[in-house]
Amino acid sequence: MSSFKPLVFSGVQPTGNLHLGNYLGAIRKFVALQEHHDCIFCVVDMHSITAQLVHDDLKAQTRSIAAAFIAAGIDPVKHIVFNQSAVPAHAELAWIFNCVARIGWMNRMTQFKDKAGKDRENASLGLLAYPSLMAADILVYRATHVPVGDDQKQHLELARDIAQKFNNDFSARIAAAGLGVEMMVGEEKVSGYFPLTEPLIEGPAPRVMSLRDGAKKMSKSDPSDLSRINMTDDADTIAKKIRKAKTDPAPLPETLEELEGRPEAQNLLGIYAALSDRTRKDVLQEFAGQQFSVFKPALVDLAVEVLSPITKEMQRLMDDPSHIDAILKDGSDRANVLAGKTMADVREIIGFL
Ligand code: AQP
Repeated sequence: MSSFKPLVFSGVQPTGNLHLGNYLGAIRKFVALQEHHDCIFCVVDMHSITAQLVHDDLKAQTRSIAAAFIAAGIDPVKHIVFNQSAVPAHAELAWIFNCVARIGWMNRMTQFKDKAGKDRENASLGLLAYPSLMAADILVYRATHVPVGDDQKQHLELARDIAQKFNNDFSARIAAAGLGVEMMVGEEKVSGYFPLTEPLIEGPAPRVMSLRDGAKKMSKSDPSDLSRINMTDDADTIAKKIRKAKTDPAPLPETLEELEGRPEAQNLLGIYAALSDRTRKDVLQEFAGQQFSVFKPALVDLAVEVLSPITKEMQRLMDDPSHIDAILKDGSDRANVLAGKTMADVREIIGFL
């Protein structure tokens, strides 16, 4: 019996300005993974209408995420870059997964609770079913690995639950159709149609926090622009935001243990480590005993050095929308072929005529 071929999938929503959290939690990891893996990177435009239905210019936002992928270094020829709505199989599989998943599973999702707020009854059904569509995004390619920020961990666990329930509920039909693939679940070797996808979350900055509040995630929807570094910020703006970033009066300590209880200091150190591809421990050794008046300018220089070329290249790509559209079209053509094969199997397994 065959085993799953390693395949990386991940997506980013076109819901506003990309920020440093999206870059360090996701896009920078995509760029590293593409060296040794087959990868599919998706602009998840269907997800973007779950919290807010009407967007000013969804097309431009979609192109800007694709431009960010490419400007950061993703190779759209070797790998696949496309927008979700151009591959209808995502929606088709999501419907099937809506019937596999249980309402209780969705109700437990912290992202739903956060985004729906107090007025849950008024949230869209799409927002509740968001994780089901996310599972379909991944599993329609039977992807084995998903690089994401720490905030998506719970959704990835749900995708595994959905895959496992589908594999169990249809185990006899999967076997009869000869479509089972062997995989290890804990110590046990089992067979199923969908892989139990692994999240790739580790790294020095799996959850980049707001520059104004070390207890809050850096987020596109934070009303304060000072809370985040946008991928479109120029050098002066980056410098201003880091200079104004909240810190405490103590200098940087010698050990990571001594950083406990200092979330803002931890955050800035993690950002520095991630941007320089070093460990937090290594960076701390360099700056131990230094005040933030020394550390912050070093962080500004590093952030500008890493982000400026990406911002410039994004801008250049955005000046030629037809080029981006051609890349996305090529990507969706290839994605449709792969997803089409999965859907033919899934229809057979379920028994649709
Ligand atoms: N602060 C973060 N730190 C690390 N990773 C993060 N990601 C998002 N915020 C951080 C990761 O970026 C990828 C794409 O995220 P998304 O497009 O799904 O958007 P999101 O998570 O909804 O991003 P925001 O900024 O938090 O948007 P709003 O404010 O609309 O909720 C994912 O891999 C995510 O983990």
